[in-house]
Amino acid sequence: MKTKLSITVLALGFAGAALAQDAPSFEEVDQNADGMISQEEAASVEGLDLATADTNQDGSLDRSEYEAATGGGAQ
Ligand SMILES: [Ca+2]
Ligand SMILES: [Ca+2]
Repeated sequence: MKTKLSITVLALGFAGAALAQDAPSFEEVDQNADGMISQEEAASVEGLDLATADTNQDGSLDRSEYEAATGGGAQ
């Protein structure tokens, strides 16, 4: 488990660190307000890798996946 987690953290690497600072909110990215971030919507976020962020691999990002990918929703 720990090894796998470390690999994931490494894979996120630089992009994840950059995203944490000034990623747009979920609502901003979810342009059609359907509660999911599609591949197209995700493409508008610089550095966001949908394939990495989509942890349940359903092809889109829900709020928890998006916030995990962008730094856990710094509030
Ligand atoms: Ca959407
Ligand atoms: Ca997903």
